[in-house]
Amino acid sequence: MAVSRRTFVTSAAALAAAGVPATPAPAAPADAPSGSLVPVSPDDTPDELVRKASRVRPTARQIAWQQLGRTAFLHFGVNTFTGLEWGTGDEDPDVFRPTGLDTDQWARALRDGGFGLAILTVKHHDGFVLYPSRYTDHTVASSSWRGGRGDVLRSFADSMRRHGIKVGVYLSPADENQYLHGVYANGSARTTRTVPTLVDGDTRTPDRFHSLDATDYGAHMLNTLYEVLTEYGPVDEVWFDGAQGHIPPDKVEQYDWDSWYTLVRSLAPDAAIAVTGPDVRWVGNEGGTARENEWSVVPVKENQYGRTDWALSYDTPDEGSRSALVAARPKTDYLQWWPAECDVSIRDGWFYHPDQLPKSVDELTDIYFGSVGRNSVLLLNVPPDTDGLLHATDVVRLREFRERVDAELPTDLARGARVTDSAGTRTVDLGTAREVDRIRLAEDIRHGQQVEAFVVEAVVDGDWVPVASAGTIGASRILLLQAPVRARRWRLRVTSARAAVHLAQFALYRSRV
Ligand code: FUL
Repeated sequence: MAVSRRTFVTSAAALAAAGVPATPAPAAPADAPSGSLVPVSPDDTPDELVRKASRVRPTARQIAWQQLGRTAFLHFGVNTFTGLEWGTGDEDPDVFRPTGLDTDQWARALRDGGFGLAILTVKHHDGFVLYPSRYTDHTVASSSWRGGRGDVLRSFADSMRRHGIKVGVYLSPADENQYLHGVYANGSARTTRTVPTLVDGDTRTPDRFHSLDATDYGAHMLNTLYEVLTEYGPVDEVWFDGAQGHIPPDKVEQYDWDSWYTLVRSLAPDAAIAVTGPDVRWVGNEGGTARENEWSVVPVKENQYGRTDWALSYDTPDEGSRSALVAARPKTDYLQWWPAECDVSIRDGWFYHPDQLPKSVDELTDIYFGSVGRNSVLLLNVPPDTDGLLHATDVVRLREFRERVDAELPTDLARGARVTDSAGTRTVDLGTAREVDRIRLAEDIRHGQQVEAFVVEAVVDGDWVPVASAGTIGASRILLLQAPVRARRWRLRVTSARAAVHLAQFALYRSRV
């Protein structure tokens, strides 16, 4: 995202002085940043909660992640060949035979679709691993595909990097195959393990061994993570979901989140840990749509072994407003920078099924505006087929989707325009009247997320008239006007903010659709 360097700073006090009907400001100054996690006490007053929320800041890796906009998911594995969505763990690895695998084709399609990062299901719930692991036979090495010498993760990572796309890995904590081998949910004690655990004939000579607490299965995950994060180049997102496998109800595997996170931080310090992780939050649905007002600062509680969890529920309609902060207070340990990721599949299933069709360009565009347009990152799944290719229809759809987004948001008419900032308001003079029907806003999130309500106005027939209004802005807010408005002078008025607002973008567009 191109962001202007201009900074628009206003304080709640300045808003009040300018007669802007801002929500009353917290009593004390709220401009001292406090990092990505601020502890909450049950005695905090509503004003203290708001002040604390205003002081939460993203980490550098979260800022980099939030700038990605569009990211891609690739669900690929034994399910692609068995037709299942959740595998069983006892599949014959030889079902995995993508005879025409071409990860460069994936990368070209994703690059042409405007994606900056792609996440591969290195291991889904069935436990089948897409690279030859030392720690399980349920992998590509047990397939006759490429004589057992195939490595999808290697091809994927190399192709993505060649095409300028960052690499992400999905490792499901659930593992049906390890359950069948008596490792997953075997009731073993959490004891200190050494990672990597060298195996017979191991030729690795690690610089460092990691001592981490884990169950038998937790150690298996650690060794898998170690292979993935040390042998395949830099990784920018590690995606964990929270599912348990399809195992008897009296069995449970308590995931060793703290140890897994520690290892990821040590081996891949730039990687955002999503969705069961501290850096990125699941938006709460699999339809690809964020809340109308999506906050990156949300109340969280710490769950078992350091797992970041929602203080409210994962799908509550309001995750971060002032009233949500108050409602969550009894259950809140921290206010945390935990931005939303919207995952959705281009087809009905996550894995490829020949009888399903990809979403239309209109549907994908709605998803784009409902996610990237609402302070979230889009994670769009495009499943490779049994040949190991993205289906030709999906490839065309991705390109058309990118062309449509480009046509929705073509040249920023405000680029180079005269800009004036005063308390709570940025005014843009385009020099001549222009038609506008799309508006894009962004806060400079290095200063947190502060805007709670704003209105965009334009001078029409000599008067300022409102053309759009909404609540949050955050890293990205896109407004669609029902009909184009023709005006020379435009302004953004912040009507409620938690602390000083630093604006990074106020862009005006006339769509070409
Ligand atoms: C869920 C999984 O159960 C689905 O199979 C899929 O991988 C989705 C992205 O996450 O938790």
